[in-house]
Amino acid sequence: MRTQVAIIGAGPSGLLLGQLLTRAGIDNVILERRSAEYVLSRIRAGVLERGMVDLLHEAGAGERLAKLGLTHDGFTIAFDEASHRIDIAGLTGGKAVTVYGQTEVTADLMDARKRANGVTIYEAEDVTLHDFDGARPRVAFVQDGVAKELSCDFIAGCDGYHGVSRASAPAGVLKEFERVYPFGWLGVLVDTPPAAHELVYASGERGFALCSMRSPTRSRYYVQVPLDETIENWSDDRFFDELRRRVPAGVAANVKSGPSIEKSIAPLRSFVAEPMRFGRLFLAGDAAHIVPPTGAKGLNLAASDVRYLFDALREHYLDRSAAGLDAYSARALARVWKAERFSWWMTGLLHLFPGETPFDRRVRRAEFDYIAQSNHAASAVAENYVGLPY
Ligand code: FAS
Ligand code: PHB
Repeated sequence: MRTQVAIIGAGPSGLLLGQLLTRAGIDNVILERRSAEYVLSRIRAGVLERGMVDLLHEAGAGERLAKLGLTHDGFTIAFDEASHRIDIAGLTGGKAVTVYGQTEVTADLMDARKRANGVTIYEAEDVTLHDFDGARPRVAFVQDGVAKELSCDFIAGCDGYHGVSRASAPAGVLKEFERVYPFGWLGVLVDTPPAAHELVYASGERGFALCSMRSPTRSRYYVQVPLDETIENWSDDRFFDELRRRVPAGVAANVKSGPSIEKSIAPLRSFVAEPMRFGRLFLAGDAAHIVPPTGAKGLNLAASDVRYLFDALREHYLDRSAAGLDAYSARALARVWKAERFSWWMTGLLHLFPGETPFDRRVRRAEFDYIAQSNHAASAVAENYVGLPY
């Protein structure tokens, strides 16, 4: 088999890149380890920056988003008994975010790829990457028990944190930066109306909680839990009781419990791998970086990586220029690190850290008070939350 760009991974990064390349007439094949059903079963992000929204429209996958996406021009941060609304639109000259689940993004991209007759090989096993330090990279894999090989011009490693692409980087070249947080997020998806019309990030003496949503009839809630927690310890009743104790009374009164349709615990980490390019292998999305979900940046960073990588590949094929490819890693990392900082900062502001001293807590409260009382401080939060320019 031969293609121009071999894409490893059919999550949002791989599907978005594949769709943009296909629409630009650049041949590509996606190799995905799991089934399409499994990929769609993962419940993850919920907030899209404008850059992601624009990319989905450019990829021909924005129709449902335009109909069902919820435009949000603010969100609330609550700290103990105090609450403050971050007026995103007022502080950023009218910008907003769109609430639309990653599951829907993935489904829309899968549908668009099918309509464009894009080739995605699901349940591709034992994917290995070869010769990407030369001019003729190739990808070996097993499909239905048969060993196969895909030769290509470039490999896009869009296979997430646990993928094979970053692991294939030459020894001694990769630099990794990581911070693992001493807690995780227990998330619940439930078919009840959201407790508030905008997102509420709450921090209190019992820990962090987030009230989010997927639609006017489907809510997404999170509570901070210790790293050794398991979902077996958390009945739906226990979850909703704890959630109500962590959010402002006015919000708690509107939390409608119901049978969870998904319940999972995600560990929180900050992670960056540098560089994001190794010869003709390029990393994009979670394959290269992870952020704690507090700042709603994970999926949105995958979008900016894909923007830069797609533009660079199009420039290579259509303008015969390598400038974009040569600049990709530094350009992507410049935006990645700013989102890493914001996500790390927001996580530090809102979570109860084990061993936190009374001084630490007072400083966190002072940070909240500063944001609530200073437009300058609130503007910094708002412009990072809507997404820094590409
Ligand atoms: P993904 O991990 O989504 O996709 C990678 C794909 O590659 C997968 O389908 C995988 O099966 C495949 N793959 C892996 N190894 C392979 C191999 N060897 N061969 C072939 N295929 C392979 N972000 C937010 O903004 N907000 C959130 O609330 C949020 N919650 C999250 C919760 C969890 C549990 C996780 C893990 C992430 C969360 N994220 C969140 C971040 C998440 O949304 C990612 O940023 C997003 O999925 C990134 O997309 P991809 O880069 O495509 O990686
Ligand atoms: C979500 O709805 O899943 C969500 C929203 C905002 C975040 C994290 C997760 O910061």
